[in-house]
Amino acid sequence: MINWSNVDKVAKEWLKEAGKNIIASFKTALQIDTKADANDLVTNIDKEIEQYFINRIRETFPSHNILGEEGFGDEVESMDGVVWIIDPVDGTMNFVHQQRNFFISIGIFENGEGKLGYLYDVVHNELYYAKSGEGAFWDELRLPTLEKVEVSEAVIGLSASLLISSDPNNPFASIVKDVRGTRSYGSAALEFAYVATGRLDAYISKTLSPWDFAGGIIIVEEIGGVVTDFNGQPLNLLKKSPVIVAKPGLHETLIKQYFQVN
Ligand code: 2AM
Ligand code: CA
Ligand code: CA
Ligand code: CA
Repeated sequence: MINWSNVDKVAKEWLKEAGKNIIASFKTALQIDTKADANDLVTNIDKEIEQYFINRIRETFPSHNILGEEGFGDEVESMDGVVWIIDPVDGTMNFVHQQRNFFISIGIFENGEGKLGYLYDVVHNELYYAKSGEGAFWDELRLPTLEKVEVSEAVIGLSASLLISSDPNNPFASIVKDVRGTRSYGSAALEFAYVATGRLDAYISKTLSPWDFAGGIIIVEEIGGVVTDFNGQPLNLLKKSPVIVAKPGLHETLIKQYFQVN
C-alpha cells in the first residue's frame, strides 16, 4: 500500500526547495538554448530542476517511474505502477523574458489514475494542488466546485497563434468573437490553475505534451472541470494532444458549437 500522505508531504517539500533554487537563479546568468524551433526555449535551470526532482524521487521511491520534459527520467511507455509526470519549468519563455508567469507542474498517477497534482507558482510562492477524492486547494484554501457559465460570459485563455489561419471557419476566431474576453499567459500550468480558481473559465491549446497537462488535469477534474481533446475525448497521458479545459457546461458547448460542426 502506498502512503499517499507521505508522498504528498515530500512532494511539497521538494517543490518549495526547487522554487527557492529557481528564485536564486535570477541572480545568475542563464544558459539559454533552443529545442524544436527558435521559439522553443530551454535553460540550464529547466534541466537542473528536472534532475533535482528525479534524484529525490529515485532515492526516496525507487520503484516509481518518472516522465520529465527534459528527458532525464525514464522511457515511460505505459502508465502501469506509479508514474510522476514532471514539467520543471512550464512557461520557459516567460521565465527567460519576464521572470514570472512560469510554474512547476507535477502529476502523480497510479495505474493511469491521477492521485496527486501540483501546480506551483514559484514567484508568488502559491501552490495549487489536489489529492484525488480529498479536494483541490490553493495553499490552505479549499477550491469550490466549478459552476456552469455561458459562452457569452466566459473569459478564456488561448494563444494568439491559433488565430493565424486562412480558414474562414477557423473555430478559434469564432470563439474569440463570442466570448466575453480572452487572455494569453504562455504557461499551460498557470492556465490550468486559473481555470481551477475561476480566473479563467476555459483554456484551449492546439498541442500540449503530457507534462503540460498532467498536474493540471488532476486538480481541475477534482473540482468538476472537464479536460478533453477537441473531439471531447479523454487525453492520453503519454501523448501530445489538443486540449480544451473548461468549466462544466461551457466545455460541452464549446465542443458542440465550435468543433463538432459538420
Ligand atoms: P514549456 O514552457 O514548458 O515548453 C506556451 O504556450 C505553453 O505551451 C507552455 O505551457 C509551454 O510549455 C507549452 N508548449 C508546448 N509545446 C511547446 C513548444 N513546442 N514551444 C513552446 N511552448 C510549448
Ligand atoms: Ca519546453
Ligand atoms: Ca510545459
Ligand atoms: Ca517546460
